[in-house]
Amino acid sequence: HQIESALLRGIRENEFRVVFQPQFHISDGRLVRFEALCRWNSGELGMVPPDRFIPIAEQTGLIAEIGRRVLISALQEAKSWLQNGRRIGLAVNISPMQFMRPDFPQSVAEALAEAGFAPELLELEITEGIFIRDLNLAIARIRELQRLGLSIALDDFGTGYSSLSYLQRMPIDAVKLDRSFVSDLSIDSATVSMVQSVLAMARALKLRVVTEGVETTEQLSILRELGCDEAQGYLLGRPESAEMALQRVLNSPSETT
Ligand code: G
Ligand code: G
Ligand code: MN
Ligand code: NA
Repeated sequence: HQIESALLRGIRENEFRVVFQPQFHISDGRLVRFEALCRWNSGELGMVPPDRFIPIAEQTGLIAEIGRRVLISALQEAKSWLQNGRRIGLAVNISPMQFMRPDFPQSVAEALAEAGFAPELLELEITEGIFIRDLNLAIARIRELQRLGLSIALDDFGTGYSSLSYLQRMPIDAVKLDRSFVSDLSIDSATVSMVQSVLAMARALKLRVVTEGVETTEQLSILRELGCDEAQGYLLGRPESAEMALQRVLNSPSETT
């Protein structure tokens, strides 16, 4: 595999970077957290989007090392937000293989301690992929991580297999409604009632709902009316460098407590 050898070189040469996309409280517009997104400028292949290299990194097992570095460097940046007196959270994508490795909770605990970052401000975004092989093991793993104080969000929600009964068994804290729902969202579309029922389901299970891919003010106002909790998307902020993320943090109001 051409990408596999380029990935090996990428790890050796430290070619992976992290950018940060903001997520906001819909009701008051407050900055809640940033999602860390991996970027790879390969010496061999140039810029390779995550959609192309993450699946291969997952298949080859290289995702464990790449993911570990993403987590560590994202936490290092996020630490500076806290040091500036802002309680801004961090969300990090975790691939199924990475999540289910026996040493994963330990490596998260170490990364948190090393960065001196508040565990309750860390959210791990997982996908349904983790439930497919061994549901009970995945559930135990989620609980083990939650005991560290962090929260778990189910990413790409609505695109997979999650039935209500299935979802009920997952001890997650939040769902991230897939952007395919949001892109179809306009006042007269049938998607409004679909999103409405997804929100009702999430509320019944006491899950926070994050919507991604918000690109228009119309979509945002519909989501606000439907009572969705948090939003992310190009309308509100694109993925940005650590420096720009810190600027955004400094421009956000500081805690008065
Ligand atoms: O950043 P972008 O929107 O291009 O991301 C495309 C996909 O790649 C998204 O589904 C995102 O979750 C995934 N992705 C981005 N960064 C990471 C990462 O560090 N780890 C994992 N596992 N997935 C990532
Ligand atoms: O699946 P995940 O939530 O991790 O995906 C994050 C990806 O979504 C990132 O690659 C990011 O670049 C992309 N993204 C973020 N906001 C928007 C948006 O408003 N529109 C579109 N089309 N993609 C977005
Ligand atoms: Mn994500
Ligand atoms: Na997603």
